[in-house]
Amino acid sequence: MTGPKTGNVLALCGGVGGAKLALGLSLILPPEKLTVIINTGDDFTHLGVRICPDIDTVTYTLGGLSNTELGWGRMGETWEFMENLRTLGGPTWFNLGDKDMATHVERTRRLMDGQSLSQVTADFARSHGIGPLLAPITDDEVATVIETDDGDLAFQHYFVRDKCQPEVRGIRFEGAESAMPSPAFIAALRGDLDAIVICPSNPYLSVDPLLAIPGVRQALAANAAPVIAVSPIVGGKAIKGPTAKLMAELGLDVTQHTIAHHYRDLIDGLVLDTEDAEMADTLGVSTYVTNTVMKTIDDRTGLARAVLDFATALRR
Ligand code: FO1
Repeated sequence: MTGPKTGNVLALCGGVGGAKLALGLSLILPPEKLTVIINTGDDFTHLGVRICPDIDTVTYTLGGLSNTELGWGRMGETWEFMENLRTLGGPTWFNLGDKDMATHVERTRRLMDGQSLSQVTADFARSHGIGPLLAPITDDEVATVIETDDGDLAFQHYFVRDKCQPEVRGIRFEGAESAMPSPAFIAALRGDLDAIVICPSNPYLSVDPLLAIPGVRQALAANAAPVIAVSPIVGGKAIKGPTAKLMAELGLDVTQHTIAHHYRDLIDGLVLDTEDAEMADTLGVSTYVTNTVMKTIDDRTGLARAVLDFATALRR
């Protein structure tokens, strides 16, 4: 493995977009140098099992097991469980594949046995041959609630069942106020870091749950390592998912200015796509312009290298 000469890197991420950059980082860094802290605001209990979509997306992506067509779940999945559930008249709006189901059932068993989500997440990652440390933002329950014209919706009801159709009026993170950051997150911040990378995940849905935990925003901002965010916006559009629709409904312009403002007291640098190069000097923060659309493995490692190069330049 040939990688940049860097120390420890802490990556913060949500699901699909974040997982792609986390994979890029994992391919260019020695495993012991990378810690990936993953959003748990989307987690919920459904059909009696605990489902952690972003943790599983990152685990399956780094383990080479992900279903790249769906963007979630396992490759080569079968759906016997869902077909039988349908026959029995059970709820079928949330699709749980047979392979994926083993993850949720075994995670639930371990959590009920008293293991923490951190322990289960690290152990599942090891079982899939993943070297970097994967950890949740917290071992406490933090639930993203979407405030809409139709009332409050649990995140997966808004996202999957209602297909992001209800207009969003606000977002809150229930339980965040009394949550503790996960041990791996605290350890990484206390250690010697060369870079903190906010992956191109949805700032409002995937990164804010972590930032809502008391002390986290301040601890990140105060860390000696440069904090670099990779913008999830390219040319006024979100690369993936409901980011642009959500921003518009929250009264926010879908621009790099909005992203720079959102992270204003936190980041030392913002990585922008080449499509937005003309904005680079207008954002009030150091910027680095490169391709941020990760279609291939080379795109993922290329962006990871760019982010670490940017961190090195900011450290000087
Ligand atoms: N997303 C869907 O759009 N439809 C589904 O049926 C669905 C099932 C599912 C099962 C397990 C899992 O880990 C993720 C799943 N997702 C599904 C994705 C997930 O709800 C979202 O992509 C994330 O929560 C957003 O980051």
